[in-house]
Amino acid sequence: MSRLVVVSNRVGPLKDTGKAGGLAVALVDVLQEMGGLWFGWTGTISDEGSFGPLQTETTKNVTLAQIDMTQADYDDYYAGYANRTLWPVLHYRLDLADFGRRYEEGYRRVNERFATRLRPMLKADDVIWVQDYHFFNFAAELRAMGVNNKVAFFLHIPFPAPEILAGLPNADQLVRRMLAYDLIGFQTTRDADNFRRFVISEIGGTDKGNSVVSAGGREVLVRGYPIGIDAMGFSKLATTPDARRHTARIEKLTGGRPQIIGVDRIDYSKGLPERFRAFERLLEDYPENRGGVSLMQVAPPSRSELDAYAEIRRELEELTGHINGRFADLDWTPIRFMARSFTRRALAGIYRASRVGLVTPLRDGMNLVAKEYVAAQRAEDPGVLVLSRFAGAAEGMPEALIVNPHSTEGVAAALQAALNMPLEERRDRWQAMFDRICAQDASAWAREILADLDTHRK
Ligand code: ADQ
Repeated sequence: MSRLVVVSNRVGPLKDTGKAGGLAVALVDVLQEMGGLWFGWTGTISDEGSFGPLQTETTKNVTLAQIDMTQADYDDYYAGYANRTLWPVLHYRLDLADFGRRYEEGYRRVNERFATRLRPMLKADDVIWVQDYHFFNFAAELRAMGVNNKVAFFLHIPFPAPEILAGLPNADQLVRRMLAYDLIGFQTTRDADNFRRFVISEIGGTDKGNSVVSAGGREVLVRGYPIGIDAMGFSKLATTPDARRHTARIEKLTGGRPQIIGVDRIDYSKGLPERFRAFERLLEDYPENRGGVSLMQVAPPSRSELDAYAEIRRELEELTGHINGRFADLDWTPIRFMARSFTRRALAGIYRASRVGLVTPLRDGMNLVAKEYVAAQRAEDPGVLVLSRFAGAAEGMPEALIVNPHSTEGVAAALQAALNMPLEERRDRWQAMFDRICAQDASAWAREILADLDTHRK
């Protein structure tokens, strides 16, 4: 059997430290099952950067191999092109994109350097699987070095409509280079269609049917593969002593009054200010909720070196103060905003104590929080998920209350419906979603991509 080689910007950890996100957890499971090599950045900046020593660590059948990068690599490739240029454009926010002149060149340099360092470790029949928007060019760099292995790519964030992507300088070159992959996986069929449309309309490619596009002499399988979570595992976390402690603390605080929960990294794509305003509208339009319903928002800061992120945090703190000042009572605080993170067990307990899961990104590749919220519920008395139509998760969770996150009124009305939904309807909707996230879990997701890669490139 061939060895699996995973490439991603950040690598591991293999142990459950409570810090790994959904992507890392999914990949750890697959790698531990199949064995393999996981290659990427140490997370450290040094003078030697990608020319420095390779740091390896092997646990059972999995080897982690990591290299540093220089300050210039970090500034141009990571903080620059990946987070200031690609992230906003791919989330449909051309208005926030920064096309700094050194960024694109830094991105190419780091893709080329990382491919150069991986190459000597590769065996002829290794299957290579590259993750996310940090490494769009990776396969093209490997091919230029004569690597002919099977290489798949998965994009964790949205791929925008061609009309948006065309605003990225050199978008056509970026997409042309992506065609060096044999398989390109997206979170949803919408993202896969957007890519296919770009290839056809902007670079003269053709649709070969059966999800294959061809252009520049390459035939690439392009499909949606919605990422899942370890739904059974997460559901069990919600009943651990640690989770129960958190559930109990919240229930004591709310005294049985309903809580709405939001959990997101602080990021403009997550629609947090819009969410707070929708909650305010709930209290305005449906005054019976005053003194009763509260919103808990857990939001660990991310990428705080970027101005746009620091601004949102300020805005959220202001909105919290404004709404609490306007509505709070002696024994009731409408919004509790916590800019911190919790362990996965604690989170599971917090979800379980919340009558409504409010997941309203303006754009999101998938959104694992929506799935975690469902997995953590009590089967006999589950909460209700209110979900943005612009989260990839909406494609596979039609039983949620689907909303337009820009509509303050619409989200407030959905919250009101969620808070008043009869038990039987809550159970029916929850059961359908729970069954689906268990069947389409993280390991099924990975297996399907690797099986398709195998069939597509015999
Ligand atoms: P993210 O943008 O990070 O992921 P998401 O899918 O919601 O978004 O995953 C976030 C993860 O971090 C979840 O597992 C969540 O539990 C965890 N998390 C969030 N806040 C936390 C907190 N306060 N404490 C502890 N943990 C917290 C990107 C894409 C998504 C895509 C994923 C996976 O943007 O669209 O779903 O990758 O492909």
